[in-house]
Amino acid sequence: MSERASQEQPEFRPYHHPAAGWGAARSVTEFLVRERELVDGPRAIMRMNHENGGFDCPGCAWPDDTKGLHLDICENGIKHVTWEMTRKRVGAEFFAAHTVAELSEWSDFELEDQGRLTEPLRYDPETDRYVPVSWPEAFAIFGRAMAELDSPDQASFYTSGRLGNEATFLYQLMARELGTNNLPDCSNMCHEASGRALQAALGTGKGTVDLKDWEMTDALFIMGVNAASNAPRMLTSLAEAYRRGAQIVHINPLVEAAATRTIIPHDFARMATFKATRTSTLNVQPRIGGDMALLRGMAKAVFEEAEHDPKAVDAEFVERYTTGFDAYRALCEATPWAEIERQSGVSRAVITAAARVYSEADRSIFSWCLGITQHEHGVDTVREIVNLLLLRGNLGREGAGPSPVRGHSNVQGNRTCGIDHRPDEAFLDRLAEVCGIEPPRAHGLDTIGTIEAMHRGEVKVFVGMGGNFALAAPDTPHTFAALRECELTVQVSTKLNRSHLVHGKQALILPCLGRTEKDHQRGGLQATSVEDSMSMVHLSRGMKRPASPHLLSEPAIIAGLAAAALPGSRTPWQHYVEDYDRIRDTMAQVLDGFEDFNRRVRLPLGFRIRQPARELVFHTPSGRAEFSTAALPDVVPAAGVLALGTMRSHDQWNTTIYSDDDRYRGIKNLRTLIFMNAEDMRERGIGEFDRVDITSTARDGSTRTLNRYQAIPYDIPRGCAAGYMPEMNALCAIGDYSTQSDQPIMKHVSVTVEPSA
Ligand SMILES: Nc1nc2c(c(=O)[nH]1)N[C@H]1C(S)=C(S)[C@@H](COP(=O)(O)OP(=O)(O)OC[C@H]3O[C@@H](n4cnc5c(=O)[nH]c(N)nc54)[C@H](O)[C@@H]3O)O[C@H]1N2
Ligand SMILES: Nc1nc2c(c(=O)[nH]1)N[C@H]1C(S)=C(S)[C@@H](COP(=O)(O)OP(=O)(O)OC[C@H]3O[C@@H](n4cnc5c(=O)[nH]c(N)nc54)[C@H](O)[C@@H]3O)O[C@H]1N2
Ligand SMILES: [Mo]
Repeated sequence: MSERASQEQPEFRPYHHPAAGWGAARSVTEFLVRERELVDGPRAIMRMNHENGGFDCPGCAWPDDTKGLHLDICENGIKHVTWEMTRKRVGAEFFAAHTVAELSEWSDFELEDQGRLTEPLRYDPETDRYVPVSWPEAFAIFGRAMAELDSPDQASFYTSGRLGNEATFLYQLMARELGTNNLPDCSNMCHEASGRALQAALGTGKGTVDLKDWEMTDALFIMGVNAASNAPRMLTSLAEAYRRGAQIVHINPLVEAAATRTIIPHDFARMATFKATRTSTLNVQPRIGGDMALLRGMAKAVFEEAEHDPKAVDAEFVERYTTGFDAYRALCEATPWAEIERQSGVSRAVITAAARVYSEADRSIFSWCLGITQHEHGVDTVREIVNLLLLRGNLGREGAGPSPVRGHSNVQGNRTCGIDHRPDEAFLDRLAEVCGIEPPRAHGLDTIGTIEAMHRGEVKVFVGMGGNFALAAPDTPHTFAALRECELTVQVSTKLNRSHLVHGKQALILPCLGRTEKDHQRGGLQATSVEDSMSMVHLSRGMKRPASPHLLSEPAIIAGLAAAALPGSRTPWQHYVEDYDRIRDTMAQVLDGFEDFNRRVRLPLGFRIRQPARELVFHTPSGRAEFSTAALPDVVPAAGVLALGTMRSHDQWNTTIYSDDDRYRGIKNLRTLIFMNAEDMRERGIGEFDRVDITSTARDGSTRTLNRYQAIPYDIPRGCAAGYMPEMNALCAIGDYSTQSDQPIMKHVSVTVEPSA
């Protein structure tokens, strides 16, 4: 991968303005001008997240405002749709002019900046170029490659979480009818830990709260999320909570922009008067990986308080709905404060202060994202969050409960609709019955499993339904080599990216409609449904003319692939594509909570999928909410070692980089950086902007190095460091995934940093 060399001098000036507000407005305008989108952009944006009729923002999974707010948008959502709606096109002439070897030298920014893909392409090894191919021939290439496999398990079907529910359902149906559960997805890299922990503790893989609960809660605990950049519409909820007097505790090694002040994204009156609202009442900075100890400390403090105030623990709730309480209390009592302080990196006084906020609040919500999940002990940490919630009966009532913040706009819907390499038996039974197929029962491969199987020659066909697998996955050179082992790689995409250049012996690029675009099928204009972070399902309808007349919708591409690879299939693939209502009718029969899908999804705000845990019904082995009692992990880095967390800048969407700036962290023109504690820098003789070499050491002892990064002194605990994904995936060893969730450990990479020679 080549880096985009920024022409301008890097700058670092700590940011003192509120989040969102005019800085965001200016950034959007610059972006619209650059993308030449001043005409259609704003018009389309006004229709985004609109009840009745608009399209769902393809950005993050934060729910839409339920009170009919007509401009529920944010800076990054606007950039994200504009990026899709760009007028730039990358067609056959472009590919005729550039070999793949040549394009491989381009930066990721330059690749995507060529614009929207316009027609299907096939890799021609003779000329090392992508050349046009007809849709039927493209499907036939896939069909032939599948026919040559010894087993369907030699194929793997990746999804990135933007795929709509209907396409998702068809995609997993195709994989299972072919005979494999190899359905890796981006969840394997983000919220697998949350799903597994919530499933084990509460019998549901999802959060239980909705936006109304956010509006009613007394205390919000926001853990390991950079909301101002990655879920900016959360700022609205934080500001509103602050104004009505709720407590807001941010728990993050970095004090991110959302943890100070904001001008809420759509509040133009406040923008005009520069009136910011505070969005925090307490900031707690644990060390990287220290959250579990911190939560344990909070629980310990609650128990201590219960000694003189019996109401500190909700004994009635615990007695009626939970199991494992006594063991958990004993564990908290047995864990010494000294260990809690050392492992969390937070003093007892601060932990007790956070615990006091918690025990004084009648209703509390805990919300979290990747800072909690991408760790070895991600599952245990999420369970510790649930333990703490259960102590005070913060579940199954208004204003209280767990609220994970999902990533991609439909990543939660993907799981609901069957993307799961470990499907449960009941789901497979219904799929078999309704769809008349024999789904395989053995568990399939996830993201890491797929990469390893490619290396062993056991996975030979890879389909990427959206996303940018080559760059998103850990251990970049290892992942590249794995993809190059494949017989066929198929990428269904909107824009050119690295995953098209790192390909199998045969390769296809299949361009699809984006979410903003009109989807015409025989049965008329189609809409697809998506599910947000809070289990609301609603329709999304594209409004723009497609970027090219040769694009197909994702359901149509899947149907084409399926029909080619399953010649005797009795699944009515083309019939489904003609009218997505037909797909929804089948989904209604297979999926829990989707009864009467076609009618309910057309209600003004869509519908909410039933959440049993919310009703205090627990599909766990005990039929109760289960406390856990995991030992605290040792997260304190050895002498000289730093715990490095990889994360996003403000100006990127996962592997898509919009610019080299990170406004809220005060950075301009620099991505090849590492944020460090000033003391840790001094100790190593490193000054601001100095060039450094960063070496990670994997569990198996292997090392990986990134050279000539630049050090930035930052307000981060000692022993901790941070920098940007996807570049830093080169430091993440393929074998370093969590034994609890199989998630790559992207937030705790053990590194040493030294001045470059
Ligand atoms: N604009 C924009 N929006 C996005 C995305 C994007 O790339 N751009 N990506 C989407 C996707 S797919 C996802 S999954 C989400 C990701 O949303 P985030 O989880 O916010 O993603 P990251 O940028 O990885 O930031 C992780 C945060 O966790 C903190 N952190 C790191 N280590 C620890 C730790 O040990 N403990 C705690 N408490 N905090 C820690 C970091 O300081 C940082 O604030 O955002 C989604 N939304
Ligand atoms: N080190 C490190 N690595 C990480 C993470 C981290 O925090 N640290 N985070 C992980 C997480 S949480 C995630 S979710 C993954 C992200 O992994 P992915 O979801 O695989 O990656 P994206 O960058 O979101 O994918 C961008 C590409 O999607 C395609 N695309 C955009 N819109 C559409 C569409 O409507 N349809 C189709 N078919 N394609 C479309 C475009 O071609 C674009 O190039 O990265 C993971 N990798
Ligand atoms: Mo994600």
